[in-house]
Amino acid sequence: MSNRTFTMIKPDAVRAGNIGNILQMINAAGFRIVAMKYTHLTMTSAGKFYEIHKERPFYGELCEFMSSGPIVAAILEKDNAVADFRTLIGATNPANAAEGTIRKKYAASVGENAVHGSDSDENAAIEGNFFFSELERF
Ligand code: DAT
Ligand code: MG
Repeated sequence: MSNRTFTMIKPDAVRAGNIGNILQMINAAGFRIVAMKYTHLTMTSAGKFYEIHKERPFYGELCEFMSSGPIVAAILEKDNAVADFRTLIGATNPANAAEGTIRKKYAASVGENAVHGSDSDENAAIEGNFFFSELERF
């Protein structure tokens, strides 16, 4: 069981003014913020971050979208962080997301779905390392 996961508040949710609402839900669900920054991905860095999806038909669209504006990146801590955070964000497609989840509330479509959440302990570590040095973690 992991105790850390990695998240991004994606450009659609930032544009819609939902940073505060989403952070509120993350805090209310019992996650502690270990690291956080307001930043952006370039087309190149988005391509690297999402490299595992490079053979999927939506890869180009995904990288365009993720580099279309600022994001909030964060490392979060809680018992069972990876699985519990996936439960909090809901299904990839907001049409299938459970009531009360972040994507149900704030995502517009499968492509622009408000938040990222790591899918495994291994990827949580890789993704956190992509954005944060040791000195940026508390
Ligand atoms: P998740 O973000 O729920 O882990 P994923 O890892 O399968 O989902 O895909 C990564 C992102 O790619 C997802 O958040 C949004 C985009 N995406 C996934 N499936 C898509 C599709 N069918 N059409 C467009 N974008 C898609
Ligand atoms: Mg994923």
